[in-house]
Amino acid sequence: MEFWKKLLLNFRPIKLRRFLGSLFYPMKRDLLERRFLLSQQVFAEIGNIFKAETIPGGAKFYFEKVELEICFLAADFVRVNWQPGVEPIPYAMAGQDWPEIKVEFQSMRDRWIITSPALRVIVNIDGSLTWQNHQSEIIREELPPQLKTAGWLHQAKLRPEERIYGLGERAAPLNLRTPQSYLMWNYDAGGKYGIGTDPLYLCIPLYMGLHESGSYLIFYENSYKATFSFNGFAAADFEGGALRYYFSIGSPAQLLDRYTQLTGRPALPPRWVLGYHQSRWGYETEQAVREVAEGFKTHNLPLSAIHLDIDCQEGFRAFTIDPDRFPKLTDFNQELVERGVHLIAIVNPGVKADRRSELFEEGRSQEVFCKSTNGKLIIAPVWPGLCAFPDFTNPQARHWWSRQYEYLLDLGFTGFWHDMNEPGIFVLWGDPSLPPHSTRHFLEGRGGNHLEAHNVYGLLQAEAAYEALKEYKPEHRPFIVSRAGWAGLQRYAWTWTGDIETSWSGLRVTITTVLNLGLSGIPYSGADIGGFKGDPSAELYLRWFQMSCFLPFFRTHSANNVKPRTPWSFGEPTLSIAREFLWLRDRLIPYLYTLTWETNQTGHPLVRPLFWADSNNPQLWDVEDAFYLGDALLVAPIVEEGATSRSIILPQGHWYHFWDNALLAGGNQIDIAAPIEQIPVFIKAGSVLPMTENQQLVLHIYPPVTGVGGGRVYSDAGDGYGAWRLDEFYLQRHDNSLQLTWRKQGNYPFPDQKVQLYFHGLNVQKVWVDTQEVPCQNNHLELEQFHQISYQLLAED
Ligand code: NBV
Repeated sequence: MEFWKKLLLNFRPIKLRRFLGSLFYPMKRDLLERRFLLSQQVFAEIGNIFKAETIPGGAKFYFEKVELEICFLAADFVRVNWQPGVEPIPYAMAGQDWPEIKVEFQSMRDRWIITSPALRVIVNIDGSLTWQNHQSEIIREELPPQLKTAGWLHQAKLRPEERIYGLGERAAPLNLRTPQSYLMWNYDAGGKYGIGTDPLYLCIPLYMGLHESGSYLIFYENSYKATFSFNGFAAADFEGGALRYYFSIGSPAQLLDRYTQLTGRPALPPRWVLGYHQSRWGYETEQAVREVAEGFKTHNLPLSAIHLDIDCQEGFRAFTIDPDRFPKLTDFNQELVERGVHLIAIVNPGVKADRRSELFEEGRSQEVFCKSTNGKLIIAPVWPGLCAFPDFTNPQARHWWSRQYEYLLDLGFTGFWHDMNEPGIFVLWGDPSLPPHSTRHFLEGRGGNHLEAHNVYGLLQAEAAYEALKEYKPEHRPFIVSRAGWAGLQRYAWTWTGDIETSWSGLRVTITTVLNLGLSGIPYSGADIGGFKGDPSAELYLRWFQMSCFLPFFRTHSANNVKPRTPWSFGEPTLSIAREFLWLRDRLIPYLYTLTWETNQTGHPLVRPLFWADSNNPQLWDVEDAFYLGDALLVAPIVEEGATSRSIILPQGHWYHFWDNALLAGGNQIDIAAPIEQIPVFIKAGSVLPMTENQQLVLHIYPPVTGVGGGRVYSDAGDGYGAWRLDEFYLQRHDNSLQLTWRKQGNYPFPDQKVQLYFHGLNVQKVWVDTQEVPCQNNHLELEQFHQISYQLLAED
C-alpha cells in the first residue's frame, strides 16, 4: 500500500514523458539504422607505386588502387593526402595561405625521397613512409595504409620508449599508451564519468609522439568516427573519408605553433573571464542568483561570473528565460555588471518540436533542421521534450541560429555556455546522439551523414555563436564555453571537462585531461570544482579549488541535487582559505592575461606538462600530477586525501618556493609540505611575474642564479579590439649584480603612474636606475618608468 502511495505521490508526467521518449527514440533510430548495419568492412591492399611526379612543394604518387599526394606547407610541416575517400570540408582550418616551399626530390628504384631543410620523407614503393629529421634520425615509420570499404586504417610503428599525448579530451593517463583504445566520437557521459571513461565530449584526431630522437605531431583532417590505439602500433581506424593528415616535427612548443597556424590561434578572451565563475544547476529564481552574488560580496570574495543553467529557462527551451522566476533580469544584469559580475546563459541545441513555438516553426520553414534519409525531421528527446536539431553544417542554419543570441544579449548576458552539443540525446540504450548513417547533413551543400558531421557539430554551433557575438557586440570579445568540439574549437570557445565525478581520482584525472586538451590545441579549460554530481568533503572541495586557481577556467559547478557549493557553504576554515585563493587568482590576472595574449600569438597552452620545455628528459614524460602555468609557474596540486606533503620532480634549473621564497635546485625529486591552506607552487628562477597588488601592477622579480631570464606583461582595455602594449623585461645576472632592462611596444598607456618592483629570494643592497642610485627598502621599489636598473644583491640568509 505504502509503495503505491509513494509511487503516486512521486509520479511526475514530465519524468514519464522523458522515459517514454528515451524508450521510443532508440527504437526508431535502430529501425532507421538497420539497413546500414549489414556491410562488413573489407580491407584492400593498396598495391605498389607505378608512377611518381613532382608537384609544387612535394610529389604525387600513383598506386594500383590509390593516390598519394605529399606537400610541404613549411620546412617542418607536411600535408599527406591519400585518395580515394570523401574530401574533408575545411571546418578545422583557419584558412591560412602557405607559401610554396622548395624541396628536393630524389627518385630511386623502389623509393622516392622528398627533403626540406628540416624534414625528410621517404616514400617506399609499397606506400610505407619514413620520416627523418635533418640529422637523418628516424622520427616515425608508417606502414602502408589500408583502404577499407569505407574509410582507412593507418598505422605506424611505436618505439618501446615512445609516449603519446593529445586526442582532445580524455579521462586517461597523460601518456595515452595504454591497452585501451580511444574513440573519436563526441559523447555525452550522461551526468557522471570517472577515470577510464572513453570517449568524452570533445575528441580531436591529433596526437603528439615523444621519444628519444624527438617529438612529432600528427593531425588527421577527418571528422568521421574513428578508433585510435597505441599498443604495438599507433593505429587510426576511420569509418569514412579520405586519409588526409598533417605531420610536423619539433619541440612541443613548435608543434603547437604549427598546428594552430593550421587550425587557428585561440581567440583572445575578455579579461574578466580569467576571474572566478560560480555556477550550479539549480539556481531556479532571480532571487537565488541574487543571494549567491550577495554572498560573494558579504564574504569579501571576488567574483567575475555566474552561470545560469537550464532552470532559468521556460520548459528548458533554448533562448528563453522564465519571466515569472526571472522577472527583472535586465535590471539585475545591469546591477551585476556594475559590480564586475557577468551572467552567462546556457544554450542547448535541441529545439522543442512544438508547433506553437516560433523558433521551431521558423527553423522548420527555413529547412535548417536535421532530417533523415527518408526526408523527415529527426525528432529526439532531450531536456525540453521531443526536439529538432539544427544542422550546423548548413551555413543558413548557422546564420539562423546566430540571430537567436540577440534576445539573450539584450537581456544583458555577456557570455554563453553550450551544453548537450555532441549533440546529446536521451536514450535507454545505444549511442546518445543522432542516427549516424540515416541522418542527412547539408555539409556545405555537398551532403553527407552524421558519421561525418557528428564530431564537428559543437564546433560549428560555437562558430555560429561567435559570429553572432561579434556582430551584435562588436565592441566586446566573445566568451563561449562549449562542451563539445573538434579541431579548431580554440578559434571560438573555451571548454570544461563536463560531468566529472566527485572523487579524488576525479580531481587527479582533471590534470591529465586539461594537459591533453592543451596539447590538442585547446588552451582554455577547467573542471567543475568538487566534481559534478555528489557532495565533496570540505577537503576535496578545497584541494580542487586550490588547483583550479591555476587553471584557465576557474569555475565551481555542480548538479541540481547536491548540497550548495559556495566557499561559505563549507564554513571555516574552508571559507578563509578559499578567500585567499580567490584573491590570489585576482592578483595573478596580469600574468594570466599575458598568457592569453601569448596563446593567441603562438597556440601554446596556458597549462603545460613538465616535459614542455625539456622534452629530452624522460624523467618528465610521465609526470601527471603537476603542471606549468605559463613559463614561470610550476603547480603541484594535492590530489590525495589527507595529504599534507607530496613529492615532485623539479625540472632542471632553480626554483623559488612561492610561499616562502626558498631557492631550490631542480633536477631532483623533493618532498614538499602542503598544509591545507597551501598547495606547492614554484617560480622559475629568472622570472618576472606580473601581478596586481592594491590595484596596481607589481613586477615580482625572481632573479636567475646566473645568466639571463625575463618576463612580459601584455595590457589593453581588457576587452574590445583597441590599442595594446607589451612590456618586456630582461634580466641578466653576474655574480652579485643584476640588470633589469625594459623594452616597450604598442600604444596603450602603461596601466599605472609608477612601477612597483619586488625582489624575491635575495636582498637588494644598492640600486641604480638608469645610472642614478636610488634607495630600496625591504626589497621593494616604486619608480617612474625606466630603461634599465642595476642591483647589487646579497644572498638572503
Ligand atoms: O544542464 C544540466 C547539466 C549541466 O549542469 C552540466 O554541466 C552538463 O554537463 N547538463 C550537463 C545536462 C544534464 C546532465 C545530467
